[in-house]
Amino acid sequence: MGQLVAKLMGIFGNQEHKVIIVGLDNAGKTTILYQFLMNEVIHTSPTIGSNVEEIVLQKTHFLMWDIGGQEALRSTWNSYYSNTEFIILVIDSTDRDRLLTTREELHKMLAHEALRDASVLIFANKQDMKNSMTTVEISQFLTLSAIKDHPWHIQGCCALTGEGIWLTVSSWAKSVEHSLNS
Ligand code: G3D
Ligand code: MG
Repeated sequence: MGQLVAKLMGIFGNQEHKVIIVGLDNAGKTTILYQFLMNEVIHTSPTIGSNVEEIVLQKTHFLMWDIGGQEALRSTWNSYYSNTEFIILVIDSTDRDRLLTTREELHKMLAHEALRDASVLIFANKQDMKNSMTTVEISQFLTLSAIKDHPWHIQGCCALTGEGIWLTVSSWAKSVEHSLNS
């Protein structure tokens, strides 16, 4: 795990970075964030808004919040978008009923000017559950192939064990590095 944290820090470590982690409540965001931060000293900032949490790890700011069901607060979220380089969208792959909400929120976010340069990583979480949707089903439902102006990647994972998370983050790191160097 230490080596994997080092890889994560390789992309996120040396400069200021902002990563936003979004998804519906119960998707697994907090569990995934804790997989990232395991064994690390975590500096937490006071909660910014009632449903936005910020964790600062070295120079990387992880801003995390639940999308959906929070209409009244959503208008203030735009102010957190500026300079975001990475969006991590977490999906509960068993939650068929609310996938439409996720789709709407995802496309709305990506249309936002402040997120113009952000790369998107989608975690199809809870793949350990029998009734989970596959990444192909989720991709089709979210119409990911329509996203032409942001680099995106979808990966199945299980946040409880960390399966699918580390490999993805390290290969994603390589592709981001590649795009930064080209
Ligand atoms: P959130 O931060 O997006 O709201 P949480 O979601 O990280 O709090 O997770 C919500 C619930 O889903 C938690 O269960 C958590 O343990 C569970 N969970 C997260 N990831 C997985 C996964 O990959 N597989 C399974 N089976 N469960 C997962 P509780 O019971 O604590 O509410
Ligand atoms: Mg949470």
